[in-house]
Amino acid sequence: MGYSSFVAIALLMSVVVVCNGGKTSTYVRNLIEKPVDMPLDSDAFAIPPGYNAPQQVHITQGDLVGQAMIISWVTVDEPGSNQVIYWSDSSLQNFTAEGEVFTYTYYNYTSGFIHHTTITNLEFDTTYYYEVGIGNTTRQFWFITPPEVGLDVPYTFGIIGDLGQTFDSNTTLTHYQNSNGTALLYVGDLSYADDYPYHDNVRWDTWGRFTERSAAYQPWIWTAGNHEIDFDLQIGETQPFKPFSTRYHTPYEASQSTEPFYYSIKRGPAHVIVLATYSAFGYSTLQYKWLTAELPKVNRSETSWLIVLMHAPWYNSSNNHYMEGEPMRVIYESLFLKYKVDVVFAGHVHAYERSERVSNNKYNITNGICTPVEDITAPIYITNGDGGNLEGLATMKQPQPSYSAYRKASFGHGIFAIKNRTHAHYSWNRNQDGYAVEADKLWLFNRYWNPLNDSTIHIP
Ligand SMILES: *[C@@H]1O[C@H](CO)[C@@H](O)[C@H](O)[C@H]1NC(C)=O
Ligand SMILES: *[C@@H]1O[C@H](CO)[C@@H](O)[C@H](O)[C@H]1NC(C)=O
Ligand SMILES: *[C@@H]1O[C@H](CO)[C@@H](O)[C@H](O)[C@H]1NC(C)=O
Ligand SMILES: *[C@@H]1O[C@H](CO)[C@@H](O)[C@H](O)[C@H]1NC(C)=O
Ligand SMILES: *[C@@H]1O[C@H](CO)[C@@H](O)[C@H](O)[C@H]1NC(C)=O
Ligand SMILES: *[C@@H]1O[C@H](CO)[C@@H](O)[C@H](O)[C@H]1NC(C)=O
Ligand SMILES: *[C@@H]1O[C@H](CO)[C@@H](O)[C@H](O)[C@H]1NC(C)=O
Ligand SMILES: *[C@@H]1O[C@H](CO)[C@@H](O)[C@H](O)[C@H]1NC(C)=O
Ligand SMILES: *[C@@H]1O[C@H](CO)[C@@H](O)[C@H](O)[C@H]1NC(C)=O
Ligand SMILES: CC(=O)N[C@H]1CO[C@H](CO)[C@@H](O)[C@@H]1O
Ligand SMILES: [Fe+2]
Repeated sequence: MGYSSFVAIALLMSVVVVCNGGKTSTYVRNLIEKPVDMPLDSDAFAIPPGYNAPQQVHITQGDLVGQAMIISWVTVDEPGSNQVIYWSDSSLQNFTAEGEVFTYTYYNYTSGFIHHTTITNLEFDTTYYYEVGIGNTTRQFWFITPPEVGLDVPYTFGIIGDLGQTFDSNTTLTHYQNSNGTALLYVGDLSYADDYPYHDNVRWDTWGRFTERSAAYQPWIWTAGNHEIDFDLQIGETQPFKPFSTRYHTPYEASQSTEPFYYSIKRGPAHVIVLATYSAFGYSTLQYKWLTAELPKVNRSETSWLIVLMHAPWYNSSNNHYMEGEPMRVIYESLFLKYKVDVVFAGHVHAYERSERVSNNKYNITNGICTPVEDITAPIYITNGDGGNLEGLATMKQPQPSYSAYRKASFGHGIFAIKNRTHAHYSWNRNQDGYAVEADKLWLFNRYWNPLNDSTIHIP
C-alpha cells in the first residue's frame, strides 16, 4: 500500500544530486544524555483505581468546524458502556452519546476495550464537562470548544512532535501544560512502542495514560509518523498503523478524505491541513486528489490562516533522515505557494528548526537547481521533533544552510498564537528554561492578508 510506494520513491530520490546551500555559522550542538523511558510503575503511568475505570482518555476534534468532539478511552476489565454523558455550565439537562468499542491483537498482545464516542451539536466557546465509564467506575473531565470560525478570532495552538515517554517527554508535557495552548497540533511519532521487542504494545497503553493529563482536556490533532506504522513481517504484523488507527481516531470523513491519515479541520481562525508522509502521495494517489480538491475550498475570508502539518520535514538541516521529506516536497511545494500556506509544522527530526521563507520550486530532479532560495510568498517551515523520546537528539549538518533561520537540538515545544488576520506570534519553549521563556520567537505575517517580509521581525 502507501508505505511501499513511499519507500520506492525514497529509494529513487536517494540517487539525486545533493547540494548544500548557505552561509557558515558557528553552531555548537548542545550535548544531552540519551533520554530513558519512564519505568512501567512510574507515577506518570498510574492506573486509575476502581473496577473497569476508564483510562487513556483523550479527545480530538470530531467535525469540520469544532462543534463535535471524539471522546476516546480504554477499559480493561470488561467492555462496559460506550456512553458519554456531557453537559455545559448553561445546559439545564445532560446529554448522552453512544459510540463504539474496538479491540485488536498485536503479536501476543491483546488490547483493552478501546471506546470512541463522538459528541455533536456543541456550542462554540463553551466549557463542557463529560463523564465516561457509565455503569462502572465513572470519571469526569472537561474541555472548552473553540470560538466560531472567523477571520480575526485569536486562538493559540501548541505544537509537539516525537514525544515518546521518557523523563524528558514528561518535562515537555509539563511545560506545555503551563503554556496558553488550547489545542495541540501533534506532528507525529507518539509512543515509540515499536522501539521495544515485539513492539511491546503495553507502551501504547502507558503513553495513553501519560498524555491523558492534557489530551483529556483539549483536542490533540493527530498526524501519523513512522513510529505509528507498526509493520513487522517477522512477527506476522502486516497491517500498517493497526495500533495507532485503532486507538486514535480522526474526523477525516468531515473533510471528504478517504483515509484517516490525511484530513483537514477548521478551528477558530485557522484551516489546518494534515498530510500523511507514510501514505501514497504521488500524482495519481488518493491523497494527491484529496489535497488538490481541498486547497481550493480554503476560504481565507473565513479562516485567515492556513497551516499544514506533516511528519517528515521538507526544510531541515539535520544529518538524520536526510532527504526523506524530499519526494513529497517535489510534488506538493508548488501547491503550498499557490495557495499561500502560512506555516508548515513537522516533526521526525529530533531537534528544533525554523526556516526562512524559502522555496525550492525550480528543482526538477535532473536540473541540479537544488538550493532553496528566499521567497516571501512561501510558508515558514518549523520542525518540532523535539518532544523528548528515547532515541535522543539529532545532529546537525555543518555549516548551517542559509534557509535555516534558527536551529537547536534541545527538547521543547512550540506555541502558535494567532492574534488576528494579519499577525501570529510563534515561540519555542525549551525544557531547560522556565515555562514562559521563549528561546526562539517571531511575528509571522499572514501570507494572504499581510504578505510583507516578516524576516526582519526575527529576533535570534
Ligand atoms: C449530569 O450528570 C452529572 C454527572 O453524572 C451529574 O452530577 C448531574 O447531576 C447531572 N445533571 C443533570 C441536570 O441531570
Ligand atoms: C510475548 O512474547 C515475548 C517473547 O516471547 C515475551 O517476552 C512476552 O512476555 C510475551 N508477552 C505476553 C503478553 O505474552
Ligand atoms: C459494568 O458496566 C456494564 C455496562 O454498563 C454493566 O453491564 C455491568 O453490570 C457493570 N458491572 C459492574 C460490576 O458494575
Ligand atoms: C512527571 O511530571 C509530573 C508533572 O510535573 C510529575 O508530577 C511526575 O512526578 C513526573 N513523573 C516522572 C516519572 O518524572
Ligand atoms: C468565504 O467566506 C465568506 C465569509 O464567511 C463568505 O462571505 C464567502 O461567501 C465565502 N466564499 C466562498 C467562495 O464560499
Ligand atoms: C528540468 O529543468 C531543465 C532545465 O531547466 C530542463 O531542461 C528539463 O527538461 C527539466 N526536466 C523535467 C523533468 O522537467
Ligand atoms: C493585529 O495584531 C497585531 C499584533 O497583536 C497588532 O499589532 C495589530 O494592530 C492587530 N491588527 C488589528 C487590525 O487590530
Ligand atoms: C499566557 O498568557 C498570559 C496573558 O497573555 C501571559 O501573561 C502569560 O505569560 C502566558 N503564559 C505563558 C506560559 O506564556
Ligand atoms: C526581507 O528581510 C530580510 C531581513 O531584513 C532581508 O535580508 C531580505 O533581503 C528581505 N527580503 C526581501 C525580498 O525584501
Ligand atoms: C528528513 C528530511 O526531510 N530532510 C530534509 C531536510 O531538508 C533538505 C533540504 O530541503 C531536504 O532535502 C531533506 O529531505
Ligand atoms: Fe519520525
